[in-house]
Amino acid sequence: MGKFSLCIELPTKNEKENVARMIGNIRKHCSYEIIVSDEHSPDGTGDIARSLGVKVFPRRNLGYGSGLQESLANAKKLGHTHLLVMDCDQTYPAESIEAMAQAAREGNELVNAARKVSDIRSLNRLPNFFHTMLTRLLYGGRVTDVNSGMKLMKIDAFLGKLNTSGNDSTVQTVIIALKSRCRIKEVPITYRDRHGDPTRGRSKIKLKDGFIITWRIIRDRFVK
Ligand SMILES: Nc1nc2c(ncn2[C@@H]2O[C@H](COP(=O)(O)OP(=O)(O)O)[C@@H](O)[C@H]2O)c(=O)[nH]1
Ligand SMILES: [Mg+2]
Repeated sequence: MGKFSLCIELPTKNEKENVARMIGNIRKHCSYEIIVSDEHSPDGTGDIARSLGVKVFPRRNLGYGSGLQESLANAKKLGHTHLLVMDCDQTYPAESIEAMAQAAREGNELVNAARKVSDIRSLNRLPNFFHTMLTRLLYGGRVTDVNSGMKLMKIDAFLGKLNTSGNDSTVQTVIIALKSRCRIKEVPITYRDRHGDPTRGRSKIKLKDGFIITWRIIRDRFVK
């Protein structure tokens, strides 16, 4: 394949407990450029990241998904060909970044970090299973964890195609890849849920996101 240059996006909304350790841990495992897409966090997340030499892009529009859209464009402007997004909450393993990068170098346009069902909090297992099965039913493919918050994308395959601003953009990346017949690979990872560990902040995903994700999966099957 051609040029490969990876950029890592950390989406943040009040992650002061996690951001410094996330950056340190990623740097321990690889030397790819890290950018932060910050939701104007009042807790100082952006300043912490900046003090560690990371470029922080305050959000122009609201939401995780518009942050992802902007990060695809920002990473491209910085000269990168690929973007890896991972939650900034110490739940996804920095140790797996290199394995995912290798899969992207081999030509996979979407590399999805797949969690073991037993690692997922029981309350989230059923919705995740449902979203995954619905996606497979409507679009085909064999993705096993559509809601995983760690994904590596070839920028040009997704830029301009993502059009949701919310948390349903995670599943939309999978839908785009399936619809445009991208090469997709899943890399199994270990996941450590942040629930039950108050030192790692609170989840920002709400119950209603489950319904929004369901609607996204159905809607995108028939629109566009
Ligand atoms: N830029 C941005 N990041 C967000 C927003 N909401 C959540 N995040 C971040 O996106 C990641 C995923 O959210 P999280 O609360 O971990 O969701 P969960 O893993 O489903 O519990 C975390 O790093 C959050 O800080 C948002 O509106 N904008
Ligand atoms: Mg999370």
